Amino acid sequence: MKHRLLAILLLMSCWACQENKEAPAERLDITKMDPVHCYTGEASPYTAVGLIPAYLQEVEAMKADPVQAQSMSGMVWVEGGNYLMGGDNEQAREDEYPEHPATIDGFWMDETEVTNAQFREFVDATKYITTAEKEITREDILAQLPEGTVLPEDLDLSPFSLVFHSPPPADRAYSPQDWWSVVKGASWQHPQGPETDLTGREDQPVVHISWYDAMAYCKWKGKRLPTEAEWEYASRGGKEGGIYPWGSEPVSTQMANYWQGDFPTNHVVEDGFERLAPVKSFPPNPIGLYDMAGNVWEWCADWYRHDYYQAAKTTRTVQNPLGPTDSFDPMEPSVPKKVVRGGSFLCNDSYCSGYRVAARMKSSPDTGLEHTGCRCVRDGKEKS
Ligand SMILES: [Ca+2]
Repeated sequence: MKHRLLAILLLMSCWACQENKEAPAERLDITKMDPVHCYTGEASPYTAVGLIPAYLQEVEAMKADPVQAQSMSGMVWVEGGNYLMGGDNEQAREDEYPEHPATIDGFWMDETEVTNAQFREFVDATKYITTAEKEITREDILAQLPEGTVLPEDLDLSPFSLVFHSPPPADRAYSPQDWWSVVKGASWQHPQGPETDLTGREDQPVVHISWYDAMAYCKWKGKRLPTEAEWEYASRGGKEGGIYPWGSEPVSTQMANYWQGDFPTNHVVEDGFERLAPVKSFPPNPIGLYDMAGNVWEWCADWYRHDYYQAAKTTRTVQNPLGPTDSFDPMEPSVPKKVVRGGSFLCNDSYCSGYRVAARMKSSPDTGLEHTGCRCVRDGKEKS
C-alpha cells in the first residue's frame, strides 16, 4: 500500500531494525520471551520508530474530551480470558502461524466501526485535519530522510487518497495497483473523490483515515486502538476454534459485507452493498460486536511483522501482547506498517479471505484507503 511518501519510504530500509530505548514498557511483552530478529523487548504501540514525527506529535497532543471519556454508549464488554491466537485452517497464511496461546484482560470495545457521523462530531469539536487532507511539506519529508537527501523539484505534495475501481478483465494476474487509484481530493468527507460527499452515508464506517487519524479519534473519545491480540480475541467472541466471528460456516451474504463474484473485475452485489454498508447491517458476533468480518479493515495499535508469531513458539501463554517493536513486511521491506484486521467489502475467498478471525493484513500508518476505518477500545471493569 502507499501514500504520497511511498517513493521516499522505499529508500528507508534502515527503519526495519532500529531500536527505541525511549519506548515505555507497558504490560507483558511477547518479545521478552523468545527474541528473534531485531525484537528489542520494549514493545509499545507508541514507539516512534517508523512514524512521522509531526503526525505523532499531533496524536500525542490530542486531549480526551471529558464528556466523551465518560460515555460508555455503544460499547460492549469483552470478558477477559485465554485463547489460541493465529491460523488453524487451510486458508490461513504463513504469517498466521504458529497458533499460540494468549491471555487477554477484559476491556470495552466499540460495538461498531466508527461511523461518519461519529467522526464528524470529532472533527467539528477539534478541527482535526486527516492525513489524506493535509498538504505535506518538504520539511516533513526531509525530517525522515538521511541528511543531505535532495528531493525532486517537481514532487507533487497535493493531498490524495486511494479509491477502489474495478479494472477491466485482463488476460493476466492482477496486482493492487490495478484497482487502487490515486484520487486528489479523496478523503473521509469525499470517499470517491471531490464530487462525492457523505449525504446518506452518516451510518457508514468512516474511511480514508490513516493510523494517526484513528489514534487521534480514539484518544479524543478517551479510548485507544485495540491491540491485534485484543482484536482477534474479541472477533472470536468466545467461539473456540471458529474460523469466522460467527463460527465455521462459510461466509455468506447473510453474515458480512464482502465481495461476491470474481475479484476485482466482477462484483455481482448479491447482498445489495456495492461498497460500504451502514454499520449493523449484518448480525453481531456472539458478544454483540458488529462487522468484525468485512465492511472495512480496522486499524490496530501494533506494528506488523510477518514473523511475529514465531516469537510465541514457546508453550508459555502470552499476556496482553502488544506486538513487535518494529515492522517488517517482506512484500515491501522498506515500508513500516501497522496491522489492520477484519477484512473489507473487497474481500472474498478467492482473494484475501480477510474476514477470517485470524487473518492479518497491514498498511503503512500514513495511508488512507477507501476500505479502511477503525473501532476503539477502553480499559476498565465490567459494569456491576
Ligand atoms: Ca470490519
